[in-house]
Amino acid sequence: MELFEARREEGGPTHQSLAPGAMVLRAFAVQHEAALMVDLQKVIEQAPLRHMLTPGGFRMSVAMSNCGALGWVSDRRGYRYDALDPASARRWPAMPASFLALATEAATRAGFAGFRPDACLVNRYQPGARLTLHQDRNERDFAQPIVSVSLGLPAMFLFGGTQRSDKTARVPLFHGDVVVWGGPARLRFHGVLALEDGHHAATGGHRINLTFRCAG
Ligand code: MD6
Ligand code: FE
Repeated sequence: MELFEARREEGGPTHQSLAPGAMVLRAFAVQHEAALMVDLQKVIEQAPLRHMLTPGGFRMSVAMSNCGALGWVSDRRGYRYDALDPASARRWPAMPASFLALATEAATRAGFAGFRPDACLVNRYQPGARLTLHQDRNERDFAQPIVSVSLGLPAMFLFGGTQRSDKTARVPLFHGDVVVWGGPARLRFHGVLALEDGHHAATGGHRINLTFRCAG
């Protein structure tokens, strides 16, 4: 698909506004990449990635895990944040310092100083995996933004309006891009198109997304 067009042009803008309250910080996480990948490995050793069930009983194509005081979980009972990993009945791994530093720096850069995430959802996409259009509304305080970090293979992010039926924009996200999303954009519908096959030095045949939230 040519919209995916290999990679971002060198020298392109480093910041890109998507809408009031939403911006992409291009390649912002690349400077932190080595520490992030080491710490990610430790997190998923303690809380392995798994395909959760939707409330309707479907297996999600994206594999997920969490770190931090709270983790996002989905099962037949619904979506919620839980302090315990349902697979182990233990607390989620602590949020690594490298994750926290990246999330707070990105939020500050985007105008949301004071962001203190207590939840980091780890999403792993294999080719064909996608996330249907949704709103993020399980968090307690919609005044807090979400910081979303893309690693590895590129993906096409869909960015809609406040109604599911609103037209969506397509935003390609590449390795190291960080989307900060808050204020008037906080409840916009969004999703991710099916991942294309590929290989990336950092993640092999996958895309990893880390989303940081203030959930509790
Ligand atoms: C993803 N991201 O990029 C999925 N949600 O894999 C999200 O669902 C998301 O990127 C809220 C804010 C930013 C996001
Ligand atoms: Fe989301």
